[in-house]
Amino acid sequence: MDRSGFEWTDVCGVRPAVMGIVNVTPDSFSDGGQFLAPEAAVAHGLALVEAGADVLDVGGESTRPGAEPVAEPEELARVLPVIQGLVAELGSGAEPAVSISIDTTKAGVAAAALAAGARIVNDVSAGRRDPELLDVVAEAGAGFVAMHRQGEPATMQDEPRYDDVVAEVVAFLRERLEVARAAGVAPGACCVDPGIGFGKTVAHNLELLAGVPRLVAELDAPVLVGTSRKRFLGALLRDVAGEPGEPGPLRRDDATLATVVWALDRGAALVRVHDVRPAARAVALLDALRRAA
Ligand code: PMM
Repeated sequence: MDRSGFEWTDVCGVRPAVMGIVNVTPDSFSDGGQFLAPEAAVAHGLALVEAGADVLDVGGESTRPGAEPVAEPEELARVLPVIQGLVAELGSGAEPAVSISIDTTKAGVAAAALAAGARIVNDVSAGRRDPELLDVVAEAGAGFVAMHRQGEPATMQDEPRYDDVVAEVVAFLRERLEVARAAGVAPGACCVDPGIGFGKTVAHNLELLAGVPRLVAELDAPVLVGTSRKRFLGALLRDVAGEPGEPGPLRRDDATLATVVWALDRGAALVRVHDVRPAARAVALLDALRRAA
């Protein structure tokens, strides 16, 4: 492979970046089944690029609470044609304008996705489900996202508990950064994510968002925040914004944007969203405001 090693500074070194979500799953909580056909998923990805995405995160296994695991051949059959289609459209040169990330916990899926032109592996298990995944990332000189999650998808929302959620997430991510680097992943290729909604109550998610400055200060890697359309936003809209019930996923984009602006203003380097255009505009406006300050 003649590509140089992936560096997050190339993506979010100057200003924060927007990761657009391309779920190729029948069962993701907000867009499951919508982009299952490869052509539909590729077209959706290209529309997200046009809307301002810097990274496209392609996923073939739903991580929503209660989701069933997907076997590797099925996951590959979902994501590979989409990555190949996107690479064909976007190019995969040394410095593509848009990087593709693969949202997987499996080393085999990560390897095939990187061979097809993806440049980042986004692992919601932070390299714990399949330790060989880190070797695959290191070998390819790829980027890595280590996300915090308490428990497994089937049960993670059953009474999650922490003594101090921010301190525990910081300690976990610090340890996973060390493990990734020990496996040979370049320091500049690692990114961390508190895993909003993964084994967390509404209060835990709020504490983590309030704690973004601590994550940024205490972790030696760019911080990614993914709140997009998540259930806690529905609960908050009901509890603090006067909605009569919990608005469904597709009615949470305004609340998503509020948390995106919050996270970016407190130092998050990346946000992972379904609705890219408002987030990309927020990045540009916050950047202009910062320069004027
Ligand atoms: N959330 C989901 C899936 N993958 N990856 C990272 N790094 N961070 C997240 O917050 C995250 C993720 C679940 O959302 P989706 O089903 O809408 O993709």
